[in-house]
Amino acid sequence: MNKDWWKKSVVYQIYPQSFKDSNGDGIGDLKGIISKLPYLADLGIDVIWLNPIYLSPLIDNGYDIADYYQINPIYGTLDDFKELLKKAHQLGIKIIMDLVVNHTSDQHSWFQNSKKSRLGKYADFYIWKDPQSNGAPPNNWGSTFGGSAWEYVPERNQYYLHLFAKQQPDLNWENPEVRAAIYKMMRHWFKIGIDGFRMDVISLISKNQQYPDAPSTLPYTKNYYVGSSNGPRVHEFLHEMNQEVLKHYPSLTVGETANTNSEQALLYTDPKRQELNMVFHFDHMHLDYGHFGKFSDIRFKMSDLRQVLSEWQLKLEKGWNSLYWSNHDQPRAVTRFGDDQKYRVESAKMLGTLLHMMKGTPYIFQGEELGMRNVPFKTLSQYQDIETINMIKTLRAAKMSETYIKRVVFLKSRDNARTPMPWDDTAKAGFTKGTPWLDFSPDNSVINVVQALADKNSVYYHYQKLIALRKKYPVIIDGNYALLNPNDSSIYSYTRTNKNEKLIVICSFSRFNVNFNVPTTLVKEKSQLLLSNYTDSPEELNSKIVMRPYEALIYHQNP
Ligand code: TEU
Ligand code: CA
Repeated sequence: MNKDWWKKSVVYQIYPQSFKDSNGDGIGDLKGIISKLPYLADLGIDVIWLNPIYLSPLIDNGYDIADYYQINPIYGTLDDFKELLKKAHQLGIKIIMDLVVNHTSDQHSWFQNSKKSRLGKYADFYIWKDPQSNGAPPNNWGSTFGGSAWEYVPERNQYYLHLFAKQQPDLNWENPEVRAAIYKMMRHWFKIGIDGFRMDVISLISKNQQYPDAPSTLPYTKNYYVGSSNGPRVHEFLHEMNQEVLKHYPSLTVGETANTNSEQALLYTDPKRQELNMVFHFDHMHLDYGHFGKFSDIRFKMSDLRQVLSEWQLKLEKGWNSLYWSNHDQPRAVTRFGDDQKYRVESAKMLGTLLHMMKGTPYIFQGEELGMRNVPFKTLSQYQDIETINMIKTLRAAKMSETYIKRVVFLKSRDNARTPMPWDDTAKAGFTKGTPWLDFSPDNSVINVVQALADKNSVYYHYQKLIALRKKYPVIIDGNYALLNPNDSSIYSYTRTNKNEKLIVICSFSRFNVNFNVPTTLVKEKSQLLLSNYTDSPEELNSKIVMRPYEALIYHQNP
C-alpha cells in the first residue's frame, strides 16, 4: 500500500451517538453504523473518523474516557467494532478512531488511584500542584467549559489541572510511564486493525513546567494557552510516539491543534520530522469570534476567509493540510459560511466545491453532504452540550439579554452538529424507533437522505461528484495552489497547477449576480467545465463571466 494513501482520501466524520440507532434506545450505535456502510460507500468516501466510542460517563460526550480498552456498551461490543472494521474494509473504507490523551475521565482507574495519595504508581499520572500560601489555586488559568482550571482534592491537599471540565483531569506527559501506557494502548487498537487516529487537542499535551499566570487581557476560558499550547516538549513527545507506534503502521494521523499557526503546523506535519500527517487548525473558525469567543453573532468576512485559507495552502507546501468546514464542535457550515435560506442548496454545494478542490485531505461531517443547517430549537432547555449549558450561565452572569443568548446559542452551539442524522422524512427520521437522546432538527421533513437520493440535483450528489473528481484528476492532489483576483469583493477563485494540468475554481459568496474577470492567460487555453452547482452553466471560460448567486465552477485545462 502506498504509504501516503491519506493524501488521496476523503474522510467522513461519524458522531456515533447521532448516526443510526439499531436497538431503539435512542442512541446511535455500531450496528447502526454497519447498516449504513453502503450509503457511505456510494458517496465514495475512503475513511471514517469515529468520535470516541470508549467507556465513558459521557460528561463531554465521550471525550472523558474511563477505560481506553473498552467499548462503551451503549454503542455495542468489541465484536461489533471488529465487525464494523471488517465490513468497512471489505468496502474499501478505512476507519480511524479518536485518541483522547490530553486528559482522561475522573472515573478512569488511573485518576481514582492518583487522587487518593501522593504516593504510589499513579501519584504522578496527573498534574498535581500545591495550593498557594493563601489556599488559592496554583495559577489563574480558566478551563474551557468555565471556572478555574484547577480543582482541589482534600486527600492530597493539592489541586489537579483540568483544561476542560473538572471531570477531565489532564494527564502528566512529563511522566514516561504515562507515555508508555498511552503507546501500549495505541498499539492495541492498531493490532485490532484500525487505520489511524484523530488526536484530540494534541497541541496541549506539553505544559510549561513553570505554570505561568496568564495576562489578564486574555479570555479566561482559553488563557491556559500561555502555558500549554505548543508547549516545550510537544514535538519531542509526538516524535517519540511516531517512533514507538505510528511508524510501524501505515496509518492516517491528524492532530487537533488549537491555537496553532501555520508555522507551528509545519513542524507537526513536515514528513522529515516524523510526527503527524496533518493537523486541524482553527484559523478559519476564529473569523467570527467575539468577546465571548465562539459565542458571538459576528459574521465572517469572505476576504478574511480567503486570506486565511490561502495562507495555509501556501505555507504547508512541505506538510499537508486537513480541509474542513464543520465537525461535532462547530455549527453547520451552510448557516455559518453560506446562505441557509433561499440559496441553501447552491451555497452548500459552493462551499463543498471551494474546499474539496484545495490541496489537502477533505473531511465531511455527517449531514454536511445533505446541506444540513443549524437547528431552530424552540427553547434553550433543548440544548444538552456541556459547553452550551455553561456558556448560557456565563452569558446570563454577564447580563446579556435572553434574545442575544438565544441568538448566539443558535448560531454557535455544538448541538447544531449533534442532532440525529435524518435518514428519511418520518417522525423519527429513520434514526431510531425510540426517543432520541437529543431532539431532532425540525428540518428533517425537508432535509433527509431519502430526499437527497431521489433528487439528482441534491447536495449529496454534488459531494459524490467532488469526491469522484479527486480520484480522476491528479492535479487536485498534487497541484500548486495560486489565488486569482485576490481583491475581488465577493468571488473566491484559485488555480491548481501541476506539470500536465490546470484547474480553475471560481466560487461566489454573493447573493446577487456579479461579474468576474478571468485573467487573459487562462482564457487563451481551451478549458473544459468539470462541475458546476447550477443545472445550466457557461460553456466556455470567457474573459468576463457572470456568476450567479453562490455559483461555483470548476474548469480543467491541459496546457
Ligand atoms: O475540542 C478541543 C477544542 O479545541 C475545543 O476547545 C473546542 O474549541 C470547543 O469544542 C469549543 O467550541 C476537543 C473535542 O473536539 C471536543 O469535543 C472536546 O470537548 C474537547 O476536545 C475536550 O476533549
Ligand atoms: Ca442504540
